[in-house]
Amino acid sequence: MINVTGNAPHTLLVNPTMTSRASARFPLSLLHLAASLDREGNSRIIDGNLDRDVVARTLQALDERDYTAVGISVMGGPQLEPAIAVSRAVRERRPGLPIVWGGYFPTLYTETALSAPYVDFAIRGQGEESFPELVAALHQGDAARLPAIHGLSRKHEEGVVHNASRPFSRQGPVAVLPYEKLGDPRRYLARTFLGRRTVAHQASVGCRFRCTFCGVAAMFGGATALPPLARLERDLRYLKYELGADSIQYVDHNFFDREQDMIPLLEIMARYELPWWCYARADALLNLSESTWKLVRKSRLRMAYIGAESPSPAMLRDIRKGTRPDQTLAVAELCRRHGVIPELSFMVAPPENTEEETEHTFEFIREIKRINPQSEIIVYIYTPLPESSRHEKDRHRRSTMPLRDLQGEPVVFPATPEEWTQKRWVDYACHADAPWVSERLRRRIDDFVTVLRCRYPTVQDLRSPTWAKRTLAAAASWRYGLRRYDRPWELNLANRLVRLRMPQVSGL
Ligand code: B12
Ligand code: SF4
Repeated sequence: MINVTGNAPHTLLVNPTMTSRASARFPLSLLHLAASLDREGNSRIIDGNLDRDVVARTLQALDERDYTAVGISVMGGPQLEPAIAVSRAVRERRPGLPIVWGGYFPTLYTETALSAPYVDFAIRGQGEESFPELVAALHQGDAARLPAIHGLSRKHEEGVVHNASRPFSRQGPVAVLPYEKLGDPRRYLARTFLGRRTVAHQASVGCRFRCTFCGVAAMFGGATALPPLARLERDLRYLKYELGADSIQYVDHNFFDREQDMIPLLEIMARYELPWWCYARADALLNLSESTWKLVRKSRLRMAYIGAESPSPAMLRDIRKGTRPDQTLAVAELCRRHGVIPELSFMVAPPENTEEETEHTFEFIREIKRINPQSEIIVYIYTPLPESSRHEKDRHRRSTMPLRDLQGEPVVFPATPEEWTQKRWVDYACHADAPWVSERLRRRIDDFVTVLRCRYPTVQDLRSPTWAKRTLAAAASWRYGLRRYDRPWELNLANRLVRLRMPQVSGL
């Protein structure tokens, strides 16, 4: 290893394009990494969601100065293809420049990521400490330090070496994130149903639960840390008064933790009165006392995304969700009383009892709509993570039933990043299809979702005019009423004209 960049290390951070420009939110992963890297060096961020030609932008940056390493954030699904393209282009332009992948994809599929010739290192889990340590070692050309870097996986003559994992870090950013590195940060404020200038923010990190299907459990292994009060206050002050945000989408993995710890945080949020959205659990909301709900209302929580997952107690036990179907129904009612919209997500078409479970879920969704018609419903196909991606704390757990495709053959997960870019695997990562789902069932699910979202258009859709939503709702009502979901050709046609928004694809 040679020291390539003079005194202080320079790192290029890239967020490959994964969504439309209008749906782009702060690339929080890279902002957190930049905050750490800039303590001992410098970093530059290229956000492919805004800079649409991410490959050209990255190469241009490499021509402008020397870098110690390029760090690329990679989430499974649509982000892989541009991640591969930008990594290949960097390798070709600067063959000796180390390329580091971090984020959910290399954490869950470390060996797969490192099988690629254009990935030199993978950082598993939180990157704020591991990445600056790696960059410092690379900068000083000190290969002997590599084995001591926790959370790092690297290539070796004998194959991939996984260093010890890094213990969960509770240390959040010590100052306001360096938003100015993105150019004008106001470009990331978006008009949503929450407000005219909604900002994405992460206050707490991790989740204390370990649901088997969830990437968050695989990443954090059941650890969580709430923000210190002063930090929350500092960040809200900046976001509201300096940036001009009027509402917040908290991307915290699971916002509501223990009630007594939430109260002081909610008190601060109640002072700022910024309408907000978050991920939450049914049991946590049901356990809040009336006085805490008062605070929740005062802080202006508008919508809570709750993983209901399934109406089947057996499946909920199987995936270790820790909530029950009656709690899902109860939370729909509770949210109605408090003026909060529950956004309930379901995983249909599990590998066992695929069709029955799906039909059962449709009926359960109807029951929720009866209790609280304002509930928003997200329907995903259940796509469990491969066992190899379990968090090390969960590796001892007994194996689940092997997954089989429609022909009864075992499901073999991709072994290279390229394979993960095939449509069927992108769909798998996006919970849109699975190898055990027949074409007939997939169409049935699509048709149900079409009828449901026409019958009950989402409040998150600001684009479609009210008259169009009303017309679609009226057109869908007989189908919904008579459960005639199949082949809703007239709704599909109308939808193509109106293009209703799909929150499960674009986020808020
Ligand atoms: C915002 C978000 C999005 C946004 C991204 C918008 C943007 N940035 O412009 C949008 C809406 C586009 C999106 C889409 C998807 N998302 Co998303 N998304 C999130 C969310 C809510 C927040 C991500 C975030 O900013 N976190 C805050 C930062 C600080 O944390 P971080 O990203 O994890 O980064 C840390 C580490 O991962 C690591 N790291 C990250 N990058 C790098 C890079 C390097 C070089 C290094 C060293 C380290 C490193 O260090 C960082 C600091 O510790 C997460 C859930 C969550 N709370 O994290 C889900 C999440 C990441 N998404 C997920 C998924 C699956 C998707 C989809 C692929 C599928 C889907 N249906 O949701 C889609 C794709 C949709 C499509 N385009 O078709 C999953 C990933 C799990 C998995 N199994 O892989 C998550 C965890 C949600 C979940 N609970 O299932 N998403
Ligand atoms: S509670 Fe939610 S975020 Fe936490 S592990 Fe379960 S599904 Fe994932």
